[in-house]
Amino acid sequence: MTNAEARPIRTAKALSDSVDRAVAETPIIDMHTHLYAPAFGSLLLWGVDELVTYHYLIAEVLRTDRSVSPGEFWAMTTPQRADHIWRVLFVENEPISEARRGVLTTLKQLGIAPGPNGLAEAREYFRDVTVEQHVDTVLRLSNVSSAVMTNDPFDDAERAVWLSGPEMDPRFRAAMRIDPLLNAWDTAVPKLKAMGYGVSPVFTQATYDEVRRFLDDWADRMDPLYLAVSLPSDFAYPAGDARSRIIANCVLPFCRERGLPFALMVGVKRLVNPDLRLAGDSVGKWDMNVLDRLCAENPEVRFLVTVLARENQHELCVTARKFPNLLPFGCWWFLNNPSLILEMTRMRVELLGFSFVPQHSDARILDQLVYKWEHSRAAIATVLKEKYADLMATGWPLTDGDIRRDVEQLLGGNLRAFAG
Ligand code: HDL
Ligand code: ZN
Repeated sequence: MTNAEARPIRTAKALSDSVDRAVAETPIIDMHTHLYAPAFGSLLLWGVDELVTYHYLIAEVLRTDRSVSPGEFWAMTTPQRADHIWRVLFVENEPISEARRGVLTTLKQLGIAPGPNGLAEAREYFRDVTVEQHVDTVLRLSNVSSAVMTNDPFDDAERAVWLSGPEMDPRFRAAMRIDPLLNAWDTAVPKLKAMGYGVSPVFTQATYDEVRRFLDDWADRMDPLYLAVSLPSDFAYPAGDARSRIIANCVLPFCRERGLPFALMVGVKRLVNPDLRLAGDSVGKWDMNVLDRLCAENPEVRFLVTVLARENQHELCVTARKFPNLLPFGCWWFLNNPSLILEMTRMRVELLGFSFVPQHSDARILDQLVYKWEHSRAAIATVLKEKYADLMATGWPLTDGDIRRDVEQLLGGNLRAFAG
């Protein structure tokens, strides 16, 4: 620690500057995204037309201009959808929502002139940009050192890339996602059989063994940071259903023996409006007695958990106080808004100290890393300043080095330690 880092912080301005520097300069491990390394080709979405047709904006445009039906919208090409969204949500109405503001933050950071002509200007900017150049630009601007992907062995296009032995960019890490296995067993059986796993719809030991072999094969291939699943708000365990049987007989032993954390992302109400497709999912409150049981019955398994309902956030913090094998993470999806990031981060610091992962971007389009992390860093810094000021009021000698250590723990260290 240098002399400057060891010197106690004495004023509000010194505190504010120290937090801003640490939060801006600390590289981030973004532990949940839908991005892909460039080796995965068109699976990696990037550029302004993808950015403007993000499903969050589709939900907003369909409610803002009801003269265009979902069917008419889906009949458009991506550029036509982007033109429509830009006109309705940015030109004819104020781009004031978090998803709209995010697009503008990204354009600003890319040096594109803000204003009603922004879409055209951005298309000009991207004309001569390669995906490799843009990956470098976006990771630099967002100061993300590692983006964790969402990798689905059941996805035919993605599986083909993995089987081709892709040259992986070390800045992208895998997370093995098993939603089809746990949420759609009936359709997973024929897919597993087609992949060469001798499973049957009936749960015999042989089926459990083959599911386990599938998990091991794909973990060997992907080298995932964790195993993940998104679960509905009515997720119950044990429930005597296919999901519970596979979790108990395959997933938990697999995680325990391989030392892989199990990431639970719980609270989705799938397709409450199917016409909106990916934008049609909603949120529901989860009975978190289930989490108590999972953590208590599996002390050797490490659980990474994020929950979608605002009403579940306090319970998640209290449950984390009960179980050291539980690490809460992120302000997920409908919670990824400054007002809720502030609320959740304050609650987490007060109940958990710095033993949590404050955020993940959930970015679907590469460019979103820029805005999702600019906006989240600002909210996290705001809370840190408040909490450090409260600490200093006790007379505790706080230094710049302390703050750097804490921020590194929050933005990468906790995950690295938990994921082993
Ligand atoms: O299941 C998930 O990982 C969610 O994040 C969904 O992908 C959701 O559609 C989303 O993109 N949320 O931000
Ligand atoms: Zn996601």
